[in-house]
Amino acid sequence: MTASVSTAASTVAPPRHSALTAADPELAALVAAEERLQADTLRLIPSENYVSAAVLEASGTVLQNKYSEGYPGKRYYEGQQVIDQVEAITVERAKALFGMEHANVQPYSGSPANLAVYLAFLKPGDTVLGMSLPMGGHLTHGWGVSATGTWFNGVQYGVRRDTGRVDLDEVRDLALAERPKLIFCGGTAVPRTIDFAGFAEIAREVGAVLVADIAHIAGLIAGGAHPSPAPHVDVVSTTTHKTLRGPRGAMLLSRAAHARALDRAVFPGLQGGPHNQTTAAIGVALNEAATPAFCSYAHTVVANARALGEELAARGFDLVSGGTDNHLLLIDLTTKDIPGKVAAKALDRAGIVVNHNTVPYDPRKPFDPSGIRIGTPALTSRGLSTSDMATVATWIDRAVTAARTADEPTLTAIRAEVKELMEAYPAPGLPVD
Ligand code: DSN
Repeated sequence: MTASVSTAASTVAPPRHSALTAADPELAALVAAEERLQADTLRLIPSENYVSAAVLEASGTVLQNKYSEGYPGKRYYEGQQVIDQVEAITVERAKALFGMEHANVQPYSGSPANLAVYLAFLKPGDTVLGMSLPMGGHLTHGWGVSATGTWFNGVQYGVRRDTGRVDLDEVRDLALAERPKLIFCGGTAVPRTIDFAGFAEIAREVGAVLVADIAHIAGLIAGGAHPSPAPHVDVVSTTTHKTLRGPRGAMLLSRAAHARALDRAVFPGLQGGPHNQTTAAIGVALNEAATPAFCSYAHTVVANARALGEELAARGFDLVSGGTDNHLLLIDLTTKDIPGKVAAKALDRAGIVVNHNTVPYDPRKPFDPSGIRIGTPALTSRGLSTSDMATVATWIDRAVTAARTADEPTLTAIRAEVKELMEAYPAPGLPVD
């Protein structure tokens, strides 16, 4: 009797988060509630994803107990026999996957990674050219409220009003007039392919260091669904938790010539000890991203976004630039007569999670803008395909209409439909019940 009980028990996984539940039931309940929310909703924020169970496990290991200021083979603390190997393996995987000569996997996240680039190449007051935040860029590309726009001279390019796309002639004119030392390409709300070669030509002409911020599209590049910046740029900056499907972290990759400057900028310039558990989880994610399955994932992300864009356009939604080449759609809701934030909140009540977003030349304020930004990385990780996109577009359309007419029952009904569909597509890393 005792033997059979113990055999049965050994085949059953321990209750999820059992130690956390015993030690701190209040926070354990919140973690469980977030798991439920992530399982039951349709997550369309283009910078979010679901990591695999392996990435999740690696990021919650004893590696986090270790201090290791410095780099493999040159640390300021002893006991690095294992940590050095973890970081060296991750660095090699990063270099191989993105085809760059050097990788630093220590930046805590995207903004610190970009700050390290400034520290490596600029002095306060020097000029940086980047895409303006309300046009689709990132705060750290020289926008005014960021340290990068106050300690440095931020000059900003945008997109054309008629096409919604970056105009390289405008970028070149600005670069020739302002002579930036640093140029950023890439952004956070750019639905179109980034012309790395075109930017490189401009950077060469003015003698600037060119940085590709590929945070949003790193997974697409790794999977061959977006051209690679490697042959064209000096530095690549990326977070690791968006389309790349790793833990929250970042990497800087570069040509060998910039390795020392970037490494010194990350540590000791900006940061202390690296988060070793994150380094290991990045390594796991890079290994996953080097597989044929991930390649197929990356292409499906793009196919889903394109299909969703076509379905939304057919329902009268105004897509900035007319569509998408990548994982992201930026929707101007002006023609739907509803502000972005009102729509985003209603969609949230309907179980569809998006974020409100400025659109190019937005007459409204950034905290109450005209648009929403949606993307397909997370739903593709759950296995949804192009054949599901008409359903998703219909829900969005119904929810936006319901929001305009204060029709809460319809939002509640959509939430139930969303939950039912998502139950058929278990999320990676989340418990199945
Ligand atoms: N917060 C990120 C995004 O949502 O795109 C950018 O840093």
